[in-house]
Amino acid sequence: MKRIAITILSLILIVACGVDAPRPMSVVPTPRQVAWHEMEQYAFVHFTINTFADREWGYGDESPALFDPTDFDADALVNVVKDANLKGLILTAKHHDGFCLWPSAYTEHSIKNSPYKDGEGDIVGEVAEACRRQGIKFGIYLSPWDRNHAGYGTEAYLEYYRNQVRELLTNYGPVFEMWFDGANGGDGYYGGANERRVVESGYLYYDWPNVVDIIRELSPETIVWSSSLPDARWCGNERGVIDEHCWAMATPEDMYPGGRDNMPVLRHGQEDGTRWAPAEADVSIRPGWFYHDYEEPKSPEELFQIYLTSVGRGGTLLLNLAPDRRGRIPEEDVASLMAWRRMVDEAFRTDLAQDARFEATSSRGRGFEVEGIQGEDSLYWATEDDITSGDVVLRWKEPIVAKYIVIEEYIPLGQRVREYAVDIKDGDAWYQVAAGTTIGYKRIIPLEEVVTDQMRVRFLDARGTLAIDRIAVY
Ligand code: FUL
Repeated sequence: MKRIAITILSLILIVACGVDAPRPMSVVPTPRQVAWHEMEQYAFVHFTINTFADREWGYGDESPALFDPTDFDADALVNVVKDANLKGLILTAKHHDGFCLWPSAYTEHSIKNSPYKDGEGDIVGEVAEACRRQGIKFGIYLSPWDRNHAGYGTEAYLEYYRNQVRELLTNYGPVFEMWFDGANGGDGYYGGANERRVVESGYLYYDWPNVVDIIRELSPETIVWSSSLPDARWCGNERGVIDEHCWAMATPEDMYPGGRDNMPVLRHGQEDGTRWAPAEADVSIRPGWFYHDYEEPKSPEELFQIYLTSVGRGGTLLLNLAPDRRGRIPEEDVASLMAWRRMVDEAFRTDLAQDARFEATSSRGRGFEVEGIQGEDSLYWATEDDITSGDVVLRWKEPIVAKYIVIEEYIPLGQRVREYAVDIKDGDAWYQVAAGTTIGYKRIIPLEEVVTDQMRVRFLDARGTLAIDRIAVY
C-alpha cells in the first residue's frame, strides 16, 4: 500500500514538475557564444590606407596623407550592412601597415595626420556610433603584425599593442568581437629599419593571455577570435567554406601547437576538444580584401553557396565588404549583396514542417516531446538518458516539394550528433536522400527538390542523449 502511494506521489510529481533536462556535455558554449551563434552572419569591412595605395598589405611606410576618402558616410555604410541583413560589422581599425583609423594617443601614424576632415576625423568612432544608431553590433580588427612600428618584435611593441586594445575598448566599446589576424609576413618599414622581423614562435610573441585579460575586463561580452584563448576559431580557409565534418569544440594547444595553425583541427574541430571554439568563415565579396578597381564582386549565386557552406554548417559567416576611395561600397557590390539577401529570404521563407505531423521513436517525456522542435521557440526534443539515437518522422497531408532540410541541435547543452541520415518515403519504401556526420548550431542540408509526403531524419549516433532544437523544411 505504502509502495503504491509513493508511486502515485512520484507520478503526480513528474506530471506536475515535468522531467529533468538532459545533463549538459562537459564543454558547452558561454551565453556570449550562444548570442554570437545566433547572429549567424555579419560584415567585415576592410578599409584603410591600402584602399588608397591600391595594395592588400601595406609595407608600413605609407604617408597618412594618402588617406583621403571623398564621400565617406558611416551611416550609409552601416545601412548597406543592415539592408543585407548582416547583424554586425567588424572594422579594420589597424591593418598590417600600422595606420590607425582612429586618432590614437600612442602614435602619429594615424588618421589625425591625414587630410580626412583636416585631421579631425575618426572612422572607428564614426562607424561605432552609426552601428549603435542602427542596431548593428560593432567589432574591431586590430592587426597584431605592425609593419610601421619601430619596436615591433620587442616588448615595447607589446605595450603599445595592449595600450591600443585598452584605448579602443574604452572609447568605442563594448564590441561584440575582436579579430586578431594571424598573418605575419616578416619584412616591413619598422620605423625606418626596412628589414625582416620574424617574431618568435608565431602567435606566442603577442602575449595573448594578457590581451585577453584586458578584453574581459573592459568588454566582457566580446568574442575573441583566434589567439591562444579563442571564443571562435578560423575555419581553415578564406573561401567561406566550413568543413562538412565540424565540431564546435577544440583544444587550444592542438589548434596552434608552437604558435602555428594546425589545419585539420581548425577545419574539423575536435569531438573531445576542451573549449567551445566554433568555426567562423571569413570571405571577401571580392577577390581581395581591399578595394581595387580592376576586381569584380561575387555574384549573388556565389554568395548563396557561401551562405550554405558557412551558416549552413554550424558556424558563422563573416562577409567582407571593401569601400572604394570615396569610402562607399561600390554600387555593383551593393546590388550583388541585396540580390543575395533576397535569395536567402526567398529560399527560407516558408517552413513546410510547420504543417507536418511530427513523431519520434522515443522522447524524454513532458516538456521534451518532439512537437517542441516545430517552429522557432525555446522548446527542444530530447531522448532519455543514454539513448543516443532515434528517428523523427514528418508526415504531411499533401506531398510537398522540399529543397532544404534544416536541423539544429540545442547547443546550450553542447554539440552531440555524430551521424545522421535523411530519408523520404515513396510508396511503402524509404529512400535515403542525404547523410552526414556533425550538425551543431545549424545544418542546412540541400535536397534535390524531392517530392514526398513523409520525411524521416535518423539520428544514428551521438555523444550523449539527443537534444534537437528544430527541424525545418523549405
Ligand atoms: C588575413 C590578412 O592577411 C588579410 O589581409 C585579411 O585581413 C584577412 C581577413 O586576414 O590574414
